[in-house]
Amino acid sequence: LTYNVAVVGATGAVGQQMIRLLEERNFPIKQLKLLASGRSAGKTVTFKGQEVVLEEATPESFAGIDFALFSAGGGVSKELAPHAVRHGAVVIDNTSAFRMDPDVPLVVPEVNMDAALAHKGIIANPNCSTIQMVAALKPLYDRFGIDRIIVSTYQAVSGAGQSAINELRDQSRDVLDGKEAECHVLPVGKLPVHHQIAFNAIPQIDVFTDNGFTYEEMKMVNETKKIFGDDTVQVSATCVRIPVVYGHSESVYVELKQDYDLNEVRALLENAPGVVVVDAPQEQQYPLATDATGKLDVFVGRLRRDLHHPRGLHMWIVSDNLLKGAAWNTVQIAEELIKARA
Ligand code: A2P
Ligand code: 11C
Repeated sequence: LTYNVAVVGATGAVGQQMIRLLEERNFPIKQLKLLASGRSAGKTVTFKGQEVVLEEATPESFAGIDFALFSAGGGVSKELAPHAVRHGAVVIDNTSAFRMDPDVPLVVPEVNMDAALAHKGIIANPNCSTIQMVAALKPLYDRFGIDRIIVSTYQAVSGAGQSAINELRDQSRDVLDGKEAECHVLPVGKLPVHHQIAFNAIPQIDVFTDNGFTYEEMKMVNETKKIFGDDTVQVSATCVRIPVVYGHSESVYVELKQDYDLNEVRALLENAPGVVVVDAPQEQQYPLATDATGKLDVFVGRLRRDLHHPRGLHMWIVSDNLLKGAAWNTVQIAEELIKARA
């Protein structure tokens, strides 16, 4: 069986990775439709040696489409995903548009693929910083239970799209050349104040909510509860943008519900699907964003007991935010849906 697949946001940082994965993984495609804004219509992309012409995404773009993979911003998803469903497509949406909708499953295949199978047309892909954290914590959640999580993130600029990647490159060059850095994109393009990201760390990703946490931080709180199907997990997050292009890193402190043995934790993580343990501090081996770039896995290391809390555990979790954090999780859901139908 082969399928008609549409990628919405095909020119974007995530969309380009979706196309690459569909090609590399030999996804069973009958026809690939590449959609973006009217600005990109008529440009071409090479897929499996053939030129595919980009088209403007419209409500009628989805006739005959089986899988529509969206990553063109929440506004585009809100407007066009219902049309894709109307045309009979399964939408896998990488934006925040439908994540907290009770009728839409929020899915990380290693954690809750069963929820995806009960979809009503739209399946939401979680935020990148949530995906890598819950993928790594799932085996510990199942074995010991989790009371609370305190996470600080070190997030790559690619999470904010191609324009943020360009801004980091331009600013780095300008600062090294002794010129003034121009700031237009980060932390949030649409806000009036922008900060330099080159040689800096910005403790703001997305806009602030009323409680003093940002939306990015609240996504980690609310999405974790929805994915685990457990409102009792207490999550507090501080999300920080750093001058890395690809790969989000996270310092995660977790309080388990039961006493644990560190060797058992390591063994559980080593056997977890999609998780790779890199944890030999005496040999300076731990997960690095540079090593995770281009890989599909979630890397975990720096496993250690808390000094004070008997059930407290510290870990360092790294993954490619454009892959497991976005494009791969989306394509993986589609692959798993196909497997489940077979
Ligand atoms: P385009 O390149 O034509 O503007 P990123 O996340 O890297 O910033 O990419 C955003 C993606 O969303 C791009 O592919 C962009 O296409 C696409 N996009 C932006 N606005 C629209 C729109 N109104 N309709 C469809 N795609 C859009
Ligand atoms: C970032 N996590 O790194 C964001 C990008 O809700 O899908 C993804 C935003 C989202 O800026």
